[in-house]
Amino acid sequence: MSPALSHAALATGDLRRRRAAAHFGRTIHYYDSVDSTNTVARQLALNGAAEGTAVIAETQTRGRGRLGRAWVSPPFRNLYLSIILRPPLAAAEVAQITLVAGLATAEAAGEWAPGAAIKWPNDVVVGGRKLAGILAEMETDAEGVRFVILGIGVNLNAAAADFPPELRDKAVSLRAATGQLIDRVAFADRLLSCLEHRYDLFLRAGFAGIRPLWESHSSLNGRQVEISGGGQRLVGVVTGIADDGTLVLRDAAQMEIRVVAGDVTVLGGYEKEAASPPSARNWECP
Ligand code: BT5
Repeated sequence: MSPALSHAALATGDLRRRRAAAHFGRTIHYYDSVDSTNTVARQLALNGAAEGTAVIAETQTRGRGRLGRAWVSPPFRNLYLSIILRPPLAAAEVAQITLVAGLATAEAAGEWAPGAAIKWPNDVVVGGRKLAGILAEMETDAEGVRFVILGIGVNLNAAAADFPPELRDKAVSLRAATGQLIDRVAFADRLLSCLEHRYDLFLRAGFAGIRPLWESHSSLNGRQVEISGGGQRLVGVVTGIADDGTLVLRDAAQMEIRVVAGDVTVLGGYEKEAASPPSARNWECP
């Protein structure tokens, strides 16, 4: 692998050609450096930009995760993408978009690393390490949801040294997982296609319509997990996901628990065998 190649700018002309007839990514705003692609996309959406408009940057100086956490964004290695959505949804349904994006990201990543799986609610993992994170932010007014900015960060060619020491055994890139240099244009094109397809299916059939697919890509089914957040802590075995996107657990007393939000830790790690591993994956995004 040539070190120069791994520092090359994204071939935006090639990506724009591939997306010319599509909905997601037909318009792409590309930057060397921004504070956060979600912030840039929000401004474009406020100015009237169409659904499917994408923002991509080579690096972010203030890339963000949930709850004010930072998204580490080394330049020229990875994908930092935000897409403007204008979904006809109630505010309470917007969290399901994160799940839809998790499915699409796991499917796209799975074309390079077959072990890629969703970790509810907003991560994609390979071998128990975080490959991608999703942050959906909505803008509402008196009439309801004006738009949603769907932000996705995927580690493509980052090396361990590109991450701060505390992340080196928690984060992974597709390159580290596969040993191959990843073509970032090819990945972005597949991700945008999968997102477009799964988002359309979601708007037509609701989350219930993609739930079986989502479950077949879940890394958590049958695993004992701890859920933390909002000062609460719960332990149980994951039995699946409900039609509204809540995670379903069974606790030690065999009671069913539904989890709306939180951070998930797999107890015993992913090396430990799941009590009921996910079913075989039947189909991938077109
Ligand atoms: C997320 O939050 O995982 C959502 C990340 C969304 C990032 C995208 S990039 C494009 C768009 N523009 C933005 O500004 N954001 C979106 P959360 O579940 O809160 O996880 C954040 C945690 O993930 C951090 O506290 C770290 O522990 C870890 N982390 C940070 N950077 C990482 C990276 N590059 N790879 C893997 N893990 C990372």
